Amino acid sequence: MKVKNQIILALDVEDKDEAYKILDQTTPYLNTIKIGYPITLALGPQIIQQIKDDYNVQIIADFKVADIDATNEKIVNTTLNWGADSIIVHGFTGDDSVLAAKNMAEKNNKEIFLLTEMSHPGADRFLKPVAEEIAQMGVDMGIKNYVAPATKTDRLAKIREIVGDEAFIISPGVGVQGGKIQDTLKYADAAIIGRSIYNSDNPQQTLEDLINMI
Ligand code: BMP
Repeated sequence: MKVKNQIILALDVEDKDEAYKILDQTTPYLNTIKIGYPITLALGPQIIQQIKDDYNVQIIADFKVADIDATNEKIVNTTLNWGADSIIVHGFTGDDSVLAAKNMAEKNNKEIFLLTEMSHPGADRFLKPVAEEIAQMGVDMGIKNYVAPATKTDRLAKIREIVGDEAFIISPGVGVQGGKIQDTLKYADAAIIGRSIYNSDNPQQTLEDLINMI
């Protein structure tokens, strides 16, 4: 996946007009949009293909898939059939669940991102202790794409060390959650940014400023 300007917009808005206003201002600079439950549950999964058609962008579906293998397979297949280019899958469920997601994505000629560790403070309790093992599991399974936190650059660096330089890491937590774009991009290939851009009075200017900081 090639991410223009190393920034992925997390489009966590629930109103179509607002979403399109933000996309109008940001897609001249971006080619990758992360959509998740907020916009999909508010507007329906058709929004994935609509955004792709209207803005010629690639879509990462952030559904943090975390079920048994048989169910993961269905969630991944259906999401990719709605037009998503890739889908984010939790790693803590273990190798059978992740493998089912990976195999189904490959069957669709698409990709999964493996979520290793999360950016919020609460993740330190249950996810941090197993994050390095999750990353190693991904490597052992031949997974190429990972999600790791921008708010904890020591952890991001550790995950980069495990997955290697060839892996593709996208990293949420820049801006409102406290992560800094320059620090994040020392270890990640792209930063995922939501509220700092879409809640800004001038999303286009904010995005330009972020790009200038890279
Ligand atoms: P924001 O820049 O507004 O904090 O948004 C970050 C985005 O990344 C949100 O869509 C959030 O759900 C997602 N995310 C995250 O913040 N931390 C993670 O560890 C994993 C995520 O997917």
